[in-house]
Amino acid sequence: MALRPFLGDHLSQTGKAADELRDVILCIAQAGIQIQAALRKTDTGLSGTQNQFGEEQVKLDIVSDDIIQKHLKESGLVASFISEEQKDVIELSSTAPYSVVYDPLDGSSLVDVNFAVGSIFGIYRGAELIGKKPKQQVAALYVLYGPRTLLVYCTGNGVHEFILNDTGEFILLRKFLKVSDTAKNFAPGNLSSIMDDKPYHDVFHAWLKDKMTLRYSGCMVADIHHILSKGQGVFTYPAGSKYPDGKLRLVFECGPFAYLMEHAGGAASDGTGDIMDKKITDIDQRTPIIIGSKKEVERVCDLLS
Ligand code: FDP
Repeated sequence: MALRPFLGDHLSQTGKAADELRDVILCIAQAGIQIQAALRKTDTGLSGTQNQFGEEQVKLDIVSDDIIQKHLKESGLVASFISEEQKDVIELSSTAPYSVVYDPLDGSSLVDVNFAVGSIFGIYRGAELIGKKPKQQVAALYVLYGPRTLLVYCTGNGVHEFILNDTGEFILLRKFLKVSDTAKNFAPGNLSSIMDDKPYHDVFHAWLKDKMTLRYSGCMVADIHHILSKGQGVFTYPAGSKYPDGKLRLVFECGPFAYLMEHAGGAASDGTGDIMDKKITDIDQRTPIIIGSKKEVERVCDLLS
């Protein structure tokens, strides 16, 4: 049996990543390995602090953020970064080649019930982030901490899935993940809003009428991974009365996932336009999102409009 490539080799050969971009991703992968170790042993309780958006931070949010910051700083390749857990853009070096946006621990409220959680990253060239669009990312990746630790990356040449083996290396699991145009699974965020939002109610009933299957965990990384892994599905978090602009963040969540989904053949819309074309105006920018199989994304957008 042929040996499975290591992440570093794959990034150079199949991902065609420049050496410096490969090194940034390898640093992030090392941070992911440390976070999965921290998840096994760190107290899951609240830290007593809030993040920049006033949300309670669990200890693991802070631990994960510290681990990632340390790795980005040590790489010497990061000009600036924005973390979901920090208020401002952190500038490191105006001459370094890349900037990184990340959510250190998405779905952290699910840690204590032992559901899967994940870290999300987008990488841009240069020091400036405000004013850019997600389509200008040069790479996006996530690490999913579940029963197994997986890393999925794209540097513009396909979406590839790696697994952390028992000697602490990410090795290739599947290459060139593809998402089909039609969906059998649905993952509906903010479902309670269908009670006062007729179009979303109609979408939900269309899914039930088509006998589609519900797959929703409450962690966006796990729910999007479900689509990429099964090769079909749709995830929605539309705007509603509780969240007039949507709840999920363009910079750290929707932007990186839109990049990965489009490179796997799927689509990501805010209901009227492509997420990849939305300009970043603010760190805390929210957006509605409909992401997954292309035809299903189109159908949901039509019903919501
Ligand atoms: P969480 O607040 O638990 O970190 O990013 C936010 C997020 O999780 C996503 O991972 C998830 O898809 C969404 O919020 C879930 O929101 P609801 O609790 O409103 O369903």
